[in-house]
Amino acid sequence: MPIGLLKYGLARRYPARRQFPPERPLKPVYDIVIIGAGGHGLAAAYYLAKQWGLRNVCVLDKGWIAGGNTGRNTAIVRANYLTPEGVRFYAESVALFRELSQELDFNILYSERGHLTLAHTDAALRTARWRAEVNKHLGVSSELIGVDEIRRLCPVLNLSEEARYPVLGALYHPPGAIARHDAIAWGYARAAADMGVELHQHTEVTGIRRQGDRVVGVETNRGVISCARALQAVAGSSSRLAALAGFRLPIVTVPLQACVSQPLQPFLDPIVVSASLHCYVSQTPRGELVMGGAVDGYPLYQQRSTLDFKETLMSDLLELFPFLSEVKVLRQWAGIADMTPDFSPVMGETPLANYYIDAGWGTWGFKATPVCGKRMAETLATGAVPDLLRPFALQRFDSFRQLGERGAAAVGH
Ligand code: FAD
Ligand code: PYC
Repeated sequence: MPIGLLKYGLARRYPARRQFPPERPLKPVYDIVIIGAGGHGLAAAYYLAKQWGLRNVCVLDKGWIAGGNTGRNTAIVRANYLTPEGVRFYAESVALFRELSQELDFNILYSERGHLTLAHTDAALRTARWRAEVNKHLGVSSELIGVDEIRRLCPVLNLSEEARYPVLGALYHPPGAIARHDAIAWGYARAAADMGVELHQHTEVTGIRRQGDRVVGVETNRGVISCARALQAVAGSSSRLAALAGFRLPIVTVPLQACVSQPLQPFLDPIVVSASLHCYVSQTPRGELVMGGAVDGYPLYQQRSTLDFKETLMSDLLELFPFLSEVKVLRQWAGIADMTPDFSPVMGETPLANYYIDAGWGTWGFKATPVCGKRMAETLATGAVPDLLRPFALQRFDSFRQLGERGAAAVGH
């Protein structure tokens, strides 16, 4: 339990904390400018201050803290990826997530539920077996299970052989979890601000100032800021920022939608994903069903919702849970997902010497927030990319060393 909460509960005089210190004026110079106050940018700022003692740092956001994909995702955390590079990376994130409430003294409502990826075809079973073997080899708990075991874990699931797409088996990943997504951003923001990091909301980066192959500052709607190093962590706006910096990314940008139901009595323990039916669902501690599917089928920079998404998603989900047909959907929303050709992120160096990138997070970047923040902070502080991040270099697209994670990217794409 977070210590602050305990103290607050037990000591009558313990003061309620402000969420964030008051905003300070924007300075003309910082050591490090971080563009984007989503979970990733804020986590990088936190670890820069905490682990590397670098506090002359600002985080700029054109909107507000966690107003991007950090506050729009479906909060699934897992490490059951397909490539060894991916599994190692996400496993470190799961380990950090487990300690994060204590680390930040902020309850992120981390809840380990187990994660079931259903297989309805022989091809899906093969991929599940492959993932299980890679996971086990690297010490991550995952196994291929049959229908009886699925029934034990999730008795409400339609496992009838008469179903339109009968379930043949599943990849079961016991550490699969959900968390309160915006709390993670708030927790990192508060802890970073307490150490002197400046957070500037409503501050849009409109240009990147260069001298040769070095960045010397950023232009914003509030003036120019000089800096020694910069990091872009802007998720769905990555290609736009890269264009301002003068390079291109192999990214296609598409909307990803999700929705949430009215609260129901707890009935669904594990997170259930069906790649073949393009849908997934989990139940929050408040009883709501959080539901989503595949990305929209065309490039677009918009956070709008569509009826088509809801209709398709509901017809797929009702195959798995027919008894939910009368449940009401309360809210629907979208985020902007930057999809890479290999369904893996891009982290590390760019063609500019002191300008770093944290991008390509498509539909999978929430679970990477702690590890990416920690390792990008290390990169910025030392100027050397840690071994864990090297496989995710932007340069891999020039040397044809892609990291194919499509088979583990949650829903069909
Ligand atoms: P963001 O939180 O988007 O932050 C980027 C920030 O940059 C924004 O606040 C934006 O305002 C700011 N910005 C942009 N341009 C500028 C500029 N020019 N100047 C200043 N600021 C700028 N991942 C999972 O692991 N599990 C899931 O279950 C999951 N579900 C998802 C469901 C949906 C519907 C969506 C949309 C995504 C989902 N994801 C999931 C992906 C995940 O949400 C993202 O990969 C992750 O949140 C990215 O975090 P971030 O901090 O990089 O980006
Ligand atoms: O990465 O697990 C995931 C996920 C689920 C839904 C969207 N992304």
